[in-house]
Amino acid sequence: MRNLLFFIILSASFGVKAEDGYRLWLRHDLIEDTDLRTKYVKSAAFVHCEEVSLVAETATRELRKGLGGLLGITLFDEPGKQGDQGVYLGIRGKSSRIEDFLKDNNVPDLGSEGYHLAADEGDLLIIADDDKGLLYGAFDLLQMMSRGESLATLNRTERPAYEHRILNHWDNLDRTVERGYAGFSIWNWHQLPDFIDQRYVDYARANASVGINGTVVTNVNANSLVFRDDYLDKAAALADVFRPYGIKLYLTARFSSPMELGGLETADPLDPEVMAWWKDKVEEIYARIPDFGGFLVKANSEGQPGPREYGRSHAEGANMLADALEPHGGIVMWRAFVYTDKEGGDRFREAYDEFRPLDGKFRKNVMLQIKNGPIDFQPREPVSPLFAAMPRTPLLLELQITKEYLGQGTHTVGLASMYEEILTTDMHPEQAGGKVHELVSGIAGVSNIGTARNWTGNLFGQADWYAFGRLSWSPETSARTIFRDWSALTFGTKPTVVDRVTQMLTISYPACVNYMTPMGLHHIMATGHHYGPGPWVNDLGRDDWNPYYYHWATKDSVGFDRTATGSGALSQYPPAFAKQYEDPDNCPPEFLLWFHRVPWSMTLANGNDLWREIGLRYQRGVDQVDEMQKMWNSLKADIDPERFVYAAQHLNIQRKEAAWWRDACLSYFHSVNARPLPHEVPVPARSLQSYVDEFYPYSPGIRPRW
Ligand code: BDP
Repeated sequence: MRNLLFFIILSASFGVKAEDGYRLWLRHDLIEDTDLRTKYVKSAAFVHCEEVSLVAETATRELRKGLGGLLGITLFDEPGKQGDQGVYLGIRGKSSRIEDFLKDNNVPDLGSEGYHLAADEGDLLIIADDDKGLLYGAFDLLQMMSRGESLATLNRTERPAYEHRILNHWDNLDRTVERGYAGFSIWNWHQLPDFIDQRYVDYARANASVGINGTVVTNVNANSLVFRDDYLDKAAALADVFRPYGIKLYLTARFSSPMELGGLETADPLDPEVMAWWKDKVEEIYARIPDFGGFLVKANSEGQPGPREYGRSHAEGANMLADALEPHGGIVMWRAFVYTDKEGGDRFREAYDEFRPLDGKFRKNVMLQIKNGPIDFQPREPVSPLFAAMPRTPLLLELQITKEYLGQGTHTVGLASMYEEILTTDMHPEQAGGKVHELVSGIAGVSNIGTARNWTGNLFGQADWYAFGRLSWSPETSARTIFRDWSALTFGTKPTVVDRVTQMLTISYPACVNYMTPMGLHHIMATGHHYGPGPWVNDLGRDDWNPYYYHWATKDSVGFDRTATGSGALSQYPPAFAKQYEDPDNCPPEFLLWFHRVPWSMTLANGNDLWREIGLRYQRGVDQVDEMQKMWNSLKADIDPERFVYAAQHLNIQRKEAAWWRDACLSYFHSVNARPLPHEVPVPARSLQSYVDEFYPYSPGIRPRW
């Protein structure tokens, strides 16, 4: 509070420039280094584009605006008083300047959306095979300049790894956001289509700048109202805003819509009337949105309707929608996050058991969208066995950007590290091409943005949105590169700032895993909202809703046996991959309790027994947050006061909550095993009962109940 007051007074008296985070990584402020600026102006004195299209126009406008800010000049179309060398954007075969260059230089096929950047005879060239490539090239060039990189020998080809790079909003039509921690939904459905918020444009721009080319604007727990005429007009207005930025709009499809909206008696996918209803609906959509992307569907999961109600398979359900979309070029993204209403099994196994037999049974325009882990976006999860089990089905990897299980709106957790681990996991260690990023054909990310002025609420949440985009374009980019680039674009290029922010983000992910769920503990969050610890919870309606089910701690042992002696889930992986997890003595410690039920007294490779190791890891997590705070505080003089104080306050909350997690979890497990805490760990501040009794019904992001 004192800090805040101080900041308000400071900005009032010295006129400090407002840095409220709205501009994200696209700040484009004047480059302070005059030598560098002069160098840039020499090859970027104007912007000339010979391509005429909506998207090419966006590319040109963005470049002019961005370069204008970075270089402090007004950029026109032709050489002029600022210089004779400029930026040329052009499509191969259609631009004389580009053809000039191609006479002596070989540029490989760029495909749709790819681009080549080159420095040539003092000019800068953005070459593409379609206008979308020009747009991505323009943003890349702007970012290179914002980071102060040398352009003298620029000669680089970029092509997206995937055609599908899609943000998923879990936004409801009433503007609440399921698992949203950054305010309300940015989509103001009530005022659409007449009121177009500038935020929609800025949103599209931010996505395009990192390569995202699709967005599902509605929640997977879907509302059929979105298919009513007036809502389709609203959706079309959004699609019109996104189009110039190369972004396609998608909607979630509630499987029972033909009944709810169409008045039919069934939603059976094999019923001719149902098929006809969807066919007509899809035609209505394409009449308004000619480049509509398609549907995302959550069916027969957590109470959502689906084909199973009619004795039909997921493939039959998905194919029916796919047939309606196919003539228009649309796709169905069918989610594999399915677990049955039946109790008794291991939830880890369910998606695989349901979908594996369906491999090869889906239409060509169906993609199976699989969450990174078999359970549910846990802080650290082994990858889903399905990625290696569906060779005849195009797959989408679903990542979560919003941090439902990772500290939600207040904790800083650089998710790029988690994404990197997932994408590079090699599921076929004995052959080539088995990394998760090689097994999928696209990436979807559950968005973390809302009406918060800085979009993501937590300032560092911006880095997660940015990371998702970068990785969806180029999944082999290292987390470190992403952190560095984001930091430079967000806080400027001063090396100490870039280094420390990078370091902070690098330790933030292991920190979170340590203070929440070390050694493979999982799903031990509080009920419903998942905010805070709740490993003791064991009174919910079905077994697998209870945290207790996932660790089953007794006086002697802890963990979930998923080997052949337990649920057998481990056998769902390719044998060469499963091998690393099979033997508790050799299983990587971070996944031990995911696969094994072991005694607290088990001796680990480092000589500690399991209980001691768990205690030390909880403590290490808290210590790592201390380190993060120190690093951030050391940057006080280098960061504008508004963002500095903003992030510092969240780090304070994170520090408190890290200790809360440690104390509550260790108290609970100690109450079960009666083993003394390691002496390095402080005695928990309060009684276990006081942690158990905590009640916070209004924590944000909870699923609304109508
Ligand atoms: C879980 C969330 C729930 C989502 C569900 C999903 O708790 O709100 O609806 O995932 O992905 O993580 O469908």
